[in-house]
Amino acid sequence: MKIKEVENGIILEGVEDFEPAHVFDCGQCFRWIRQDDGSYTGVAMGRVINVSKLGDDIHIDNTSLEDFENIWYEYFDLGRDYKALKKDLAKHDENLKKAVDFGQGIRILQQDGWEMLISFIISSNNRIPMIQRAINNISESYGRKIGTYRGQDYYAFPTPEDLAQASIEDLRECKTGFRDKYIYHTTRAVLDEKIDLKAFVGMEPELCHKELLKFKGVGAKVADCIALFGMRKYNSFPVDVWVKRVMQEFYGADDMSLPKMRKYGMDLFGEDAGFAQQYLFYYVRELEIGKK
Ligand code: 8HG
Repeated sequence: MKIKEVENGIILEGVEDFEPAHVFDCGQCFRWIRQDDGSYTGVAMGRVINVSKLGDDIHIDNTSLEDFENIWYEYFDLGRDYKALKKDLAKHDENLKKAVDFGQGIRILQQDGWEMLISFIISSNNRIPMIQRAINNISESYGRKIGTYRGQDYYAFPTPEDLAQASIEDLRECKTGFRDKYIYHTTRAVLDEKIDLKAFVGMEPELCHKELLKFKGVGAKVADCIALFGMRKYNSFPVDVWVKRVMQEFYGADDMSLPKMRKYGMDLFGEDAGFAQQYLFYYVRELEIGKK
C-alpha cells in the first residue's frame, strides 16, 4: 500500500480487501452515510472525513497524512491481513465461504468504546435507520460542532461530560425511546465511578463481557457488539435475530436460547468468531436469507 498526499486528503494506492459499501453498510457503524456519488461521509474520532474507492485506490478526503498515521490506519484496521483471515474462514464451511465472498471488502473498524456503549444501547430492539437518527440527534444536541463539510454541519459524538447535560426527558426528545433511562444511568455510572472505557481494550474477553453487563441497558447481545466493535474482542459472537436465523438455517442450531446460541457460535468459529459473525450478518441481511 502506497500513500500519496493530495489537497485536503490522501490516497491509498493498491488497497485490497476494502470495499466502502461493505465496511460501512455491514451493520457495525451508524455514522457513515452514503452520498449521491457513492462515497461515504462519516464522523469518527471527532473528525468528519469522506471515503471513496476508485479502482484499487482508496481516497480519504478532509484529512492529513498525520491524522492517517495517528488515527485512520488503526481505525480502518489496516494492519490486519484480511486475505489470510478470509482464507481461513472460507475453509470452515461452504456457507461461510459464500458469505466471505459476498462481503469480501468488510473490515472491522476499531471504533471508540464509549461511543459503541451508547450506540449499541440504542440499538436494542431497534432498526438501523432509527438507530442512526437517534445517534445523530444526540450528537447534534450534545456533541461538539466539528465544522462544515460539503455544505453540511457535523457534530462529534458527545463525551460522557457532554451527555451528562441531558436529562432523561431530553434523551427521549432525541428519539431514543425506552432506552432514554439506560443512556442516562450509564452516562452517570461512567462519570461517577470514573470508568475508563479505553481500558476495556486491554481486558480479557470474558472479564470485558462481564464488566459491560453491569451497565443498565446492556444485555449479552449488546455487550458482544460493544466488545467486538469498540474493544477489539474478536472472539465475540453477537446473536441478534439475523444471526439466530443464520445459525438455524446453515448450522443446524435448534431453537436454543440466546446464551446457548452465543456459546455455540463461539465454539464453532473460535477466536475469529466476531469476523465470521460479521460476514454472515451482512450476507443474510442483504439477501434476506431465512426471512419468513
Ligand atoms: O453487526 C451487527 N451484528 C449483529 N449481530 N447485530 C447487529 C449488528 N449491527 C446491528 O445494528 N445489530 C443489531 O441488529 C442491532 C439491532 O438489534 C438490529 C438491527 O438490524
